[in-house]
Parts: sequence; C-alpha cells; structure tokens
Amino acid sequence: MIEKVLIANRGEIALRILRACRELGVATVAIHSTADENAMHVRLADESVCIGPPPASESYLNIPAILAACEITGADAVHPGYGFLSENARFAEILAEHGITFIGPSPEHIRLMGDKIMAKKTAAELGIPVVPGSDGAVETVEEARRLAKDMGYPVLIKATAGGGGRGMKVARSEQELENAYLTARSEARAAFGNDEVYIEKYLDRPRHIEVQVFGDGQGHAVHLGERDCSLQRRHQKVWEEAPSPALNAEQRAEIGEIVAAAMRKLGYAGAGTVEFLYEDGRFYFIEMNTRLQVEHPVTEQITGLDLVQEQIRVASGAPLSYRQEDIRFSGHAIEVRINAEDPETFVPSPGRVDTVHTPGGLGVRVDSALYGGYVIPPYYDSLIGKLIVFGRNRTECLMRLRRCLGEYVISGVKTTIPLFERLLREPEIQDGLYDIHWLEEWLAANAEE
Ligand code: MV4
Repeated sequence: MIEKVLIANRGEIALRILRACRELGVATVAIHSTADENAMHVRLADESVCIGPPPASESYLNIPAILAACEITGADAVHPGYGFLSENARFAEILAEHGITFIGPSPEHIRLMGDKIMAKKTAAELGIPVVPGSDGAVETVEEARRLAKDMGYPVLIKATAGGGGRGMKVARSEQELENAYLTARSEARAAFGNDEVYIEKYLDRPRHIEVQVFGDGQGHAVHLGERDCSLQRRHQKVWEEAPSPALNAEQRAEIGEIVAAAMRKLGYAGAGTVEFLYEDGRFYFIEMNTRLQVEHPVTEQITGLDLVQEQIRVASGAPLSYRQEDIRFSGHAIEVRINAEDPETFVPSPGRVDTVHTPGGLGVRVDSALYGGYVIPPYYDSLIGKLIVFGRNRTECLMRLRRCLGEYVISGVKTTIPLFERLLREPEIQDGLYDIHWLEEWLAANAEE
C-alpha cells in the first residue's frame, strides 16, 4: 500500500487529494512555489516542501525539484491532480525509474492518448464510435480536397498535436478548403512545432458529453456515467452536470458499456475520461483524457463513490473495489466553476480576499482552498472554487444552486458568481437545451447593452 503521497499540485485539487489521503490513513506532502507559502494546501498537509519560484515552469512543472522533494520526504507516490504534469508521460516514466508510484495510468496509455490521431485510431479499433474523417495525417491539399468531397462539407482541419480547441479550422465549402488547410498547418507549426493535421466531418451544433471510466489494469474496468460539459467559453468549461439532460438510462448504459469494454481490452489503469461530441442521438469520440478532471465531483455526487480514493487504491495494486452492477446512479448534480475574474469580461481579478462565506446545507459541496485574508497570486489559473449541488432531480438541483449562489460571499476580488445567477434565469438553461455554442452566443448577445 502507498504510505505517503506527494501532491504535485495546488489550490482546490490539492485539498481534494489531501482529503482522500486522510480518509485512507495515508500521509501527505505538499509542494509549493514561493508564491504559495500561505496556501491552504500547505497548511493542511502533514509536511511541505518549497520547490521553486512563482512561475509554474520553475515550480509545479519542475521535475528535478519534485523528485528531490520525494527523496527528502520519503514519499512513495505522487498524485499529479489535473493540469501541470498530470498528462506528462515522461514524468510518469521518470517516477517509475526512481521507484515512485505515479497515481495515474501507464506512461504508454498517457502517450497514446496524447497523440490525437493515434487516440482516434485506437478508439475506432476498440469499437468506440468516432467522427468520420481521414484515417490519419493528411499530407497534401489535394488529399484534403478529395476526402472533404467524399464526406461532404462542412469539414474541420485539426492539428495532431492540438487539443483543447487549439489548431482547428472549419471549411464550409471547397472554396474555403485550401485556405483552411494551409492556415491550420502553419498555425500548428507555430503553436506546437508540428504541422501534422487530419480532417473530420464538422458537426455543427453538438453537445459535449464525456464518459467517466475507471480501470485497474488487471482486466477490470467500469463506467461511472457521463457528464455534460457543453457550457464552455473559449474551451474553458464553466458549468458541468451529471447526468446529461440529453440522455436517458438506456443511452447511458449503451455508450458506457462500449467505453468500459474498450478500457478492459486496453488494460487501462486508473481514472480516465472519454470525450464525445453528441448530435442527433449519436456519439462521436474526439479525445481521451488520462487524468482526474476538474468536474469529477458531479460524478461522485450521483454515484456516491470517491474517485480519488479509488485512484490511490488502484495505484497501490488493488483491484477495482466495485463491479459495474454495484454502481447506481441517483439524482442530479451541477458544478459551477467560481473564477477570480470579472463576470462580464473574464479579465482575471487576483489579489486579497476579505470575506469568504460558503453556502451549506443538504446537497451542497464546496471544493475550494480559499479563506478570508488569502491573497490570490496572479501566476496561476483563476479557479478559486467549485460549487457542486445535488438534488433528487434536475429541478431540485437548479433551485438549490440558485439558493447557494445567493448565500456565497467572496469579497475583495471579482468572481464569476453573478454570471451563474444570470444563467439560471435563462429558459434554455432551465430546460437543459444548450449545445457547445450556446454560451458564447449568449455572451455575445448580452454584452454591454
Ligand atoms: C469538433 C467540433 C465539431 N466537429 N470536431 C474543440 C476542442 C477539441 N477538443 C474538439 N473540439 C471540437 N471538435 C468536429 N468534427 C467542435 C469542437 C468544438 C468544441 C468541442 C467541445 C466543446 C466545446 C467546443 C467549442 C467549439 C468547438
């Protein structure tokens, strides 16, 4: 069994991991930059090590410094959280070379899913439905033109090294194709140092629905249902919910079983998320994330399972602690991301927080490392908290969310709380009738009247 976990992260996710360790009786080590000396994760951990100056490249991404912190404290495992080194296959390999357990999947699976063409090819071979498109890289404009003609316009040119929405170009007709293809390649070369691209049928108004999976690398894998993350701004999710308002139990079981079966065949170990676009009743694989995700709490709330504890157990070599038939979905959960940002312009608002009063009561969970008097440093992501509400059904959940937003007080910095109060008044949000473009269109339509 893992005895001491070094948490290679900060903020709310560092606390989330710390809490899972405490309940398992596992010791914790916090690492932090000089900008995070007063951070809550440092205060709550059993031990802490300062690993570098404020820029993440010199601290939370500094592999030699993190290895040294493991050596000094005797940590036998590292939990990377999300972001930072969580999907860095080389980091997972280096830890293994030093006899330290990486709490996550194998370096091979991380690397496989990090290559978008290989990921899609693997998904298709494993029986997961994928977006129609090229079999691999598209080397010439002529090839792109021929493929686009066969599948029909509109089409999307995507960078192999892309992801998270970067390096994509739509061509709505043959006239637009050459320019889209060449622009995608040159932008990919500039952004990723790799100009390889592939082509897909462009889906006009899909939802973003992702399936949570868990494997133990010993032939067992289960799905924990889906999350609907369609409400995004510039590829940043702002609101996530489970279950998706667009699916019924039968559809959930069908896509879930396809994904779980694929993970069994892969021998996947740990938590993973398989991302789909969903349009007209059909699923289309786009990517797989080989880490714990920001929005994992909504899945925890509707299943009653602790995903981080399970990650630690599986990384220790234990088999999955539940079978598919043990997993029951109940009720509805919504997470809203509270960022220290202007709720209209989304300009970051770091600085000193005066008062913090968090909502509470039945069905309410706040994952946050914030406290009154804390100074939010300007160097990192602006996420300062996640409000997760649970209800027996979506209506109860929405009413509870509205109640909680009214109770939440964070003074001294601007936050995105007012954005959610406005969203809750929208009929399409109330009815769950939104797709991946809804939020950006709503923001554009409601800007500075
Ligand atoms: C697409 C698409 C439409 N058709 N692929 C954007 C992020 C990247 N992970 C995949 N993305 C998309 N791929 C096809 N064939 C539309 C998007 C997309 C998107 C996807 C999920 C959530 C928000 C989005 C916003 C704009 C575009």
